[in-house]
Amino acid sequence: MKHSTLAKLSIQALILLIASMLSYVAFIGGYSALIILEEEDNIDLEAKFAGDIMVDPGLFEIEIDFTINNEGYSDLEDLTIEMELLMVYNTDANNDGIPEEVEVTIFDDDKSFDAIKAGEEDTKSIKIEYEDLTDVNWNDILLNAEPAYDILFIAESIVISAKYSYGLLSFKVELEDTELGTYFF
Ligand SMILES: [Ca+2]
Repeated sequence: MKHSTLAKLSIQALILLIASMLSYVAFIGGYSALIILEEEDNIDLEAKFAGDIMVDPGLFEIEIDFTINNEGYSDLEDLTIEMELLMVYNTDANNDGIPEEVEVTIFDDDKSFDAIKAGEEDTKSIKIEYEDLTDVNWNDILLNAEPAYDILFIAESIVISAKYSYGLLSFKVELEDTELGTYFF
C-alpha cells in the first residue's frame, strides 16, 4: 500500500512580502524572489506514503518532498516550511447508512532547512512518522472509519518562509488546501 502523488501547485499561493529595509537592491532582490516562488514550475511537491494507517498507524509514514528551484541571483536562506496536515475520512456515526466526512488534523509543525544556493534546485523533505503526529484518537478512527471510502490527505496550509538578498528581505509563500494524495483500500 504505497503510492506517491505529484501535486502541481497552481498559483493559489498568497505571497506576503515582509520587507523592512527596502533599498533599491533589496527591492530588486525581493522582487526576483517573488518571481521565483510565484512561478509554479519552481516549486514541486511530492508526497509518498508507506504503511497502512487504518491497520497500524504506528507504522504509517508520509514523506513530503519540496523541490524548489532558486532561479534567482542570491541564496534562499533561513528556509522554513510550516505545515498543517489534515486527514479526511468517512464515518457513519449515527448509523443512518449515509456517511459523513470527518476532518482531523494529524500534523502541525515546522522544519528548518539549509540554504538553497543561487541558481540551484534542491529537494527538502519533511518526513512524518507516528511520533510526529498530533494527539489523535486512533482507536476511535480505526473503529469508526468506513473502509469503503478513500482517505484523503490535504495540506490545509503550507507556509514556506525564507530570507533572500543576503538576509535583507524576509518573505513567506502560503499555499492553501493542497491535496497530497488519496489513500486507497
Ligand atoms: Ca450518517
